[in-house]
Amino acid sequence: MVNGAVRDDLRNVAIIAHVDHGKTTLVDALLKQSRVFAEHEQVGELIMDSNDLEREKGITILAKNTSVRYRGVKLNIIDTPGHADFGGEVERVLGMADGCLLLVDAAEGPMPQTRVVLRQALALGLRPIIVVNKIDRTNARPDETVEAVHDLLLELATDSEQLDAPVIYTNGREGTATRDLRMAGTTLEPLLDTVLEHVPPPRVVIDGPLQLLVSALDHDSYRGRMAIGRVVRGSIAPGQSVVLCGAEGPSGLQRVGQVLTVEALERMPVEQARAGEIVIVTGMADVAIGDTIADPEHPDALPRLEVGEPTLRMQFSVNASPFAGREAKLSSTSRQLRARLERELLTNVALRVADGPTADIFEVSGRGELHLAILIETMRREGYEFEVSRPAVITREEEGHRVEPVEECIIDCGADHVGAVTEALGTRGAQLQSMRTDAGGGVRLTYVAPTRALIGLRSILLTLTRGTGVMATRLLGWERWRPLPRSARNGVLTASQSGTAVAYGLLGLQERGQPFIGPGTAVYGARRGHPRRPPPPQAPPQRRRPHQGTQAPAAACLAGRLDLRIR
Ligand SMILES: Nc1nc2c(ncn2[C@@H]2O[C@H](COP(=O)(O)OP(=O)(O)OP(=O)(O)O)[C@@H](O)[C@H]2O)c(=O)[nH]1
Ligand SMILES: [Mg+2]
Repeated sequence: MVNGAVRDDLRNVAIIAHVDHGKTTLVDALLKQSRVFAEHEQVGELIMDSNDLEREKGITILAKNTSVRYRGVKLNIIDTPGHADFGGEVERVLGMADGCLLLVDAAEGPMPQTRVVLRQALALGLRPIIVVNKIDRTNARPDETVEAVHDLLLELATDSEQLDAPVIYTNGREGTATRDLRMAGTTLEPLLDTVLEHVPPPRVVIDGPLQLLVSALDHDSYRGRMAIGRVVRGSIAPGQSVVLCGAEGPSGLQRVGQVLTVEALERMPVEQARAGEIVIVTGMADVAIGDTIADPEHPDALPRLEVGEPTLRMQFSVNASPFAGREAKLSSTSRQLRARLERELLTNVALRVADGPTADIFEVSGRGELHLAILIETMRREGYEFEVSRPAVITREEEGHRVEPVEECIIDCGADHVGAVTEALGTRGAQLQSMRTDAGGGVRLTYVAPTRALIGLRSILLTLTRGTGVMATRLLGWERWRPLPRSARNGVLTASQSGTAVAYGLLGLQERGQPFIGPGTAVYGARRGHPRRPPPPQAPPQRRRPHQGTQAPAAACLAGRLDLRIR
């Protein structure tokens, strides 16, 4: 094979979009149509959203690879998360692709994260294909959407070739695609044909010394740690001797265990994988994301991945409450917490962990509330027990001034909720940039506000809009710290003694405020809700009535303590 070969048998393509625009549904349809499942096999929906939290919340958290074969070509498809908090995942995997499917909801049009991921993809030189999805929606505006995406491309393209991006209209749920809206599609073939035509096949040096950039890690108890990445140069085979070029330079000689490639949802061992292919390599215990697996004679490291900075931090600390040790399945001392957080750092590339003020406290920084909330929930389910502080924004000094992250926040809600929403944002110091009403009576409000003002807004918005409001944010940059209006919170409600909360006691509390626990919850003297009114002067201390043998009904909490709702 000569140098600079073109791998015509291969295409590597990433699917990028704003949250919920239908990426995973489209991958489902591609897998089902390529008949990778036997007739009798029962496959559910959102096959790629395979971890428990993803299935529960209906969102993608981790980027994942799959592949389909079409007209003799293997298409490696990388599904990415659309939520801004998981942006680090997108940055991590885009380097494996040569082209991208930019999915845009025909009714919503380009949203904040559409712009963020498109900019990243174009900066890496990926060739985009515009996929206008959900054309079946009643309020779909495919023409306007295409126009808006073209405007975005004009603004963000780094070379002229990226501008002539083809447009495909799809209905991901039905699994149909068409190049022309006047003709209804019947299968996804038009989309696959466009990928073959427009995504450049990998142009690679196959007979050079090996270089493989590790973009992801996986682990299973049988194979141990697995490095996932694209072979950039040369080829890799089981048993081959390699070195690992880490942040501190090349390691000693190591031996490759197995080399696997992804076929649909299976990982298949192969005898050899050549440049251009995305592979999974076992046998290297201390490999990290960003490392280069290289030939021992030519330990040339590829540029390490760069991911955006975190904006929010929280303190994780050892549980020191009176309830410590009641629920933990795992020992959660500071040493265990540290080990768990360090393990998380291996794969969660946008996360940062630093030592806190004491040995029991860790400062954990992430991209947003959801990023940290998912980590907390994952650790909780694993059986760890720990305390977390309120999230706070990360600030830094720039030219002698304190600066903080500022975000653009787009809110979609019904016209009848606009008053309540604008009031809530106004009192938080957010600045309204624009307001647009669509034909269906929906309103889109665009705000600019410091991240600090948006903490906790998502759940308030859901309450104000009766669950219909949708909020999306995008980091704009860092600006000088400015004073915000004082929080309107009137104080906190606390339990005056330890015990179990009962419905009777909570009933009295509800008149005074919004409790966030339900009957049956064990309490100790700490905060149990937010009052609606400031406390009267010299208010008597909160006291529960004596328990009179009434059995507390199993009611749900009035508001969750940990906000994991995202829509
Ligand atoms: N009407 C309609 N709904 C669709 C279509 N494609 C996807 N959906 C729905 O849109 C919702 C979100 O779909 P997902 O595939 O999870 O979206 P996603 O882009 O993967 O979301 P994240 O990974 O969380 O960013 C689901 O309820 C789908 O059923 C479509 O073509 N038409
Ligand atoms: Mg998804």
